[in-house]
Amino acid sequence: MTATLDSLRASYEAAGQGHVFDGFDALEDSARASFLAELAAIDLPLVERLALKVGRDAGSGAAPTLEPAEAWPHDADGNEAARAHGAELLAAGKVGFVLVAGGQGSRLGYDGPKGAYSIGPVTDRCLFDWHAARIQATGTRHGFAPVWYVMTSRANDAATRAFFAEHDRFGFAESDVVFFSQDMLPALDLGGRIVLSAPGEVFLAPNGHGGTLAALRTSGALDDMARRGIEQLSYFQVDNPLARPGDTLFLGAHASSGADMSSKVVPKRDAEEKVGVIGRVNGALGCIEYSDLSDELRYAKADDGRLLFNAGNIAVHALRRDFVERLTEGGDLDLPWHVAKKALTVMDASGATTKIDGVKFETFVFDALGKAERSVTMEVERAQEFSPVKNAEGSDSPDTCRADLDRIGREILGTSAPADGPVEVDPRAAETPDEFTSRTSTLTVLKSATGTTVTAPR
Ligand code: UD2
Repeated sequence: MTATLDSLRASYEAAGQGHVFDGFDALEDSARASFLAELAAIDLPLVERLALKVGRDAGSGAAPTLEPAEAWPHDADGNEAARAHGAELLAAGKVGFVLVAGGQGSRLGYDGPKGAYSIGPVTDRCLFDWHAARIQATGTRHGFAPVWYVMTSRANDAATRAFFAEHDRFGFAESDVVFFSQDMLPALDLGGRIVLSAPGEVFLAPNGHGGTLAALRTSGALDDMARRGIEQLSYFQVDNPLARPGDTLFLGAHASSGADMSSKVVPKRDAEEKVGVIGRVNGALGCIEYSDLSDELRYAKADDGRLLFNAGNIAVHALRRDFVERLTEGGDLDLPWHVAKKALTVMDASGATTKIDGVKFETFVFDALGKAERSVTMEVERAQEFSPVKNAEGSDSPDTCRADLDRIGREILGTSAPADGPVEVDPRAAETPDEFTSRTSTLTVLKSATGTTVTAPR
């Protein structure tokens, strides 16, 4: 341990981070060992590079130019062919489902894996179960056994796995749920210094959903996909239970266009909506995050009065497996680092807990769009596909999401919908009015004091 301690201390001192050892002598032996292991795992040269970004004005430098992205042409023939192609890929088991759930859910104020959050309008069905149900519905519709890749972070990996185990993996076989974990990296104070969250514990934060790509490789998930014959990844976020990971039109349009990475967008609700905008950024396809969009671009109007930059990124993507393999080859995936100012609860020099302003660093998966030779940008209907749970109240909150799930349930039931009380239709039972009509005799419709549920036999 002494050799490790000395060499680590030397490298942290050389990097201007020697203060992390200040309370080291007071630690118990086991805490020392785990602290040293944590320090050894940190990519110190990366931290040194990132520390240089702290305090630099993110707004400096030339503002990017933006042009609207070309949207997938919605002509009936093209759509029909794409749908057929998507259905073929699914039936052949060539699509793997990738859920990103490594984030911290801090805006929602929920202290646990966000996917465990209950969001049924009638029952306590959680976000994970909505996603599981939609993936399983896809499997049933196209006759294959889907494989679900779930990305966690070190902060929620154990809790996520335990939650899946408690819920019998929401009906998935053990071999068909593959957990993988993204990397974490230190948050820094405004002086670019590593901070501790407790004695012998570095304050670490997930490295952003761009970390999915590297983690897919380092965890062996890409190899697992290759072994199973999976060629395309259907990527979506834990916060949106309306995401349709088995959308034949989107998957088929992406694959038949030979696209490396594709995206779904919705027209923005208004100029201020907190979604990134997909478009040609300095000439190449990309996404400008809402916090980076200048007012000039945010409020720009087209001739028809609509927002000029209106392609709201809903963070649903399709990616070719070999595109991700290419990007991550040799471990040198270089996505830009974004710096976010955050309040951090840390330990001060006296050992007391305190709140400070600091920064976290993240890469974003949509920055890989610029590396795609071809890409499809497809506009979809917000009412059917996007209702994220982000805030504790107001827009994009549990209330708005439950109301959307209730409305969609009523649309599926059509004239069979009850006059009162909320409705919750398990996607395993039906995702469209036609599915409901054709399966009605096999489904269980239960009306109770809290509302009406529709379920399929499991
Ligand atoms: C994201 C997009 C925004 C828009 C919106 C749509 C970013 C930076 N912005 O906004 O442009 O598309 O979503 O809903 O993505 N996550 C991880 N690991 C991380 C960080 C996040 O898995 O290190 C997951 C997280 O669990 C969640 C998703 O990524 O499922 C979104 O993360 P967010 O809440 O930080 O992004 P948000 O809502 O600001």
